[in-house]
This record gives sequence, C-alpha cells and structure tokens, in this order.
Amino acid sequence: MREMNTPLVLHNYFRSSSAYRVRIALGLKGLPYTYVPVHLGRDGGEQFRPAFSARNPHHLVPVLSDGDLDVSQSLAIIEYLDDAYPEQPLLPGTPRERARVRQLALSMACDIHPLNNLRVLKYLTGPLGASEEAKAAWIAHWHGLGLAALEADLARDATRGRFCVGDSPTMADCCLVPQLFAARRFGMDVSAFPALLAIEAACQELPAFQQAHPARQPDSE
Ligand SMILES: N[C@@H](CCC(=O)N[C@@H](CS)C(=O)NCC(=O)O)C(=O)O
Repeated sequence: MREMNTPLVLHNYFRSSSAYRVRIALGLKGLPYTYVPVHLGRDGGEQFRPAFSARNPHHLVPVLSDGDLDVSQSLAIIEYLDDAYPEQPLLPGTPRERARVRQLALSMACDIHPLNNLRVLKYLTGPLGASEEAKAAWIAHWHGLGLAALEADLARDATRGRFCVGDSPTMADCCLVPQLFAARRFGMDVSAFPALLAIEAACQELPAFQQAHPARQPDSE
C-alpha cells in the first residue's frame, strides 16, 4: 500500500484498464491518493474477499473511497471527482462537448472493455469450454471491431483536437490510453488506427498519463 495524507483511497490493480482510467484522472486533477492493491488473480482473486466485497458487491476494481464514501464504476468515479474536486475539469463546459466526451468514453467502457474482461474470458475457457485459440480470436474480434469504429468516429470528427475532444485531456482520453494498452497486451497490431495513436502520443507527453502506467504501479509484476 502507498500511504498518503489524503482522504482518497484507490482500490486498484496495476493491469486493470478501468483502474488505469481513474489513476490518469487523479493525476490530471493533481489529487494525491493512497494506493491499495487488489490482486485479481491471487488466491482465486482478492476482489472476492469479504473486505473488498463489502465495498463493492460486484467484485470489480476500481473502487475509490473518499472518507466514508465508496464509489465503483470508473466513469462514475471520474465524474464524482470532477464534481467534488472541480479544479482541472475532465468534462468540458458545453453540453455538446460533454455529450461527445461521454459518448467516446462509454463506447470504450461499455462496448469494448466488458467483452474482454477477466471474468468473461474465464467463463469462455471454463464453463463454455472454448480453447485458448478461440479466446484469442474472441479478443481480437471485439477489440478490432471496437477500435476500428472508434478510429472512424474520431477521424471524421471536427471537435477532435490534440486530444479526443479539443486540446485538453478529458475523460475520453482517460479511457483511450488504457484501451490501447489492453489491445497491445492482448497482442493486437494497432498501427491501423492513426487517429487513436496521434491522440495517445499527445497524452503520453503528460506526466499524469506516464505516472498512471501499469508498469509504474507498486503492485506491478
Ligand atoms: N465498468 C466497470 C468495469 C470494472 C471491471 O471490469 N474491472 C475489472 C478489471 S479492468 C475487474 O475487476 N475484473 C475482475 C474480474 O473479472 O473478476 C468500470 O468501469 O469500473
């Protein structure tokens, strides 16, 4: 555990893309936090331990604790942080831009990520009896479909700037960088997505994105 003199505690796993989104958001907003690792594989998964289950009965990281409040769901956490700690907003000022940021973030958090989540993949190869090859094909299919749609969406969009929406990082960028990290981890070639890669490069210039990288976390293996 990395202790900080702050009310914010992030229950977290270094490789989790959902947790990675929140680490980026906390960094962009300059908010210190205590890092509590929750190992998703060890001993059947620490997300099922009673202490964690009491915080999140869905058994998923991340959970952000702020005093006596526990918030799960990475996008709800990021919106909570923006509401409670408004400095360095991660949602833009106009309704149109806010809708666009949410649209992009949700397309990753709802339409790409869940299909490749640990428990889904375990169910495929466990009860459904899928082979490792079938699992790899599943991952490549859903990642490829989702990222190609995102590339087409961003490539034609006039609100895109250095970042997904405009020239400041938003919640959409907090999702994009972990999604590309996950795609590469699963062995995908992402070179066919130049708009995504250009935004990722702009993000990676910022310390908040660099410091949130899975390899830099205390529980990194
Ligand atoms: N929609 C949730 C997804 C959370 C989620 O799926 N977390 C994954 C890690 S990225 C997890 O805890 N998986 C544990 C498991 O599948 O057992 C969010 O955005 O926070």
